[in-house]
Amino acid sequence: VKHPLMHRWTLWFTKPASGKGDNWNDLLKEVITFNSVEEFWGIYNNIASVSELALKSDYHLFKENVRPEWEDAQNKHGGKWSYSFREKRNVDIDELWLHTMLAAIGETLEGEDDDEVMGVVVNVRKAFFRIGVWTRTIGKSIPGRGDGDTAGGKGRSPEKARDILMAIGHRFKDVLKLPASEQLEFSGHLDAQHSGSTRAKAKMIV
Ligand code: M7G
Repeated sequence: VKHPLMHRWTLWFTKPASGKGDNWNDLLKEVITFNSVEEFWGIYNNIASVSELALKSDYHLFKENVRPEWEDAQNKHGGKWSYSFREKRNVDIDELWLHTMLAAIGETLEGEDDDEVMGVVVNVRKAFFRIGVWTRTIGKSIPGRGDGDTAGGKGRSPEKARDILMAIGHRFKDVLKLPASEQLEFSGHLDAQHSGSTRAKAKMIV
C-alpha cells in the first residue's frame, strides 16, 4: 500500500562548481519526482545525507513543475524564510533537513488553502548550513500591478498574504527547533538578486 502525498515533489541537487566557467544552469540537476511516503523513504535512504555533501552543494525539494530558481514563473514574485546554522559542528543538519522535508511533503508548513510553499532548500557552505522555505509571494503588492493582486493571485490582500507568510515562518521556526531568541528572516528573491539596491526590502522576522 502506498500512502499518497498531497502533491508530487521533485528533488534537485546543485553540484559544487568545479571551475570558474560553471554557471548555475550547468550545476542544477533534477534528481527524481515522487508522490508517496514510501517513495520518499526509498529515495531518502539511497542518497547522500547533507552532512556528507561537499561544500557549495544544495538539495532542493520543490513541488513538481516548479524549478528551484528565482526565475521560475511561480517563484519570481516570491521569497524565502531562511536560517543559517553557523555552529556547523554542533548542529544535526541531517535531522533538521529531514524534518524540514517531512514538514513540506506532509503539508504542515502552511494551511490547506494557502498555496504559498514552493519548496525547501538546504545549502552546504564553508561557514554555515542554511535551510530555507521558498514562498510564492512576499506579502506585498506586485509593483506595477493592482493592489488586490498580491503575488499568488487568489485576490488576497497584502495583509492577509503577510499573515499567511508569518504563520509559515512560525511553523518553520518550530521545525528547526530554534529558541525564541534566534531570528528567522524573510527576504524577497528580487531583493536577494539586487542586494544593495534601494528597493524596499520585504523584511519580516519571526
Ligand atoms: P545561494 O546559493 O543562494 O547563496 O547563491 P550563497 O551565496 O550563500 O552561496 C549562490 C549563487 O548561486 C548566486 O550568487 C547565483 O550565482 C547562483 N544562484 C542561486 N540561486 C538560488 C539561483 C537562482 O535561482 N537563479 C540563478 N540564475 N542563479 C542562482
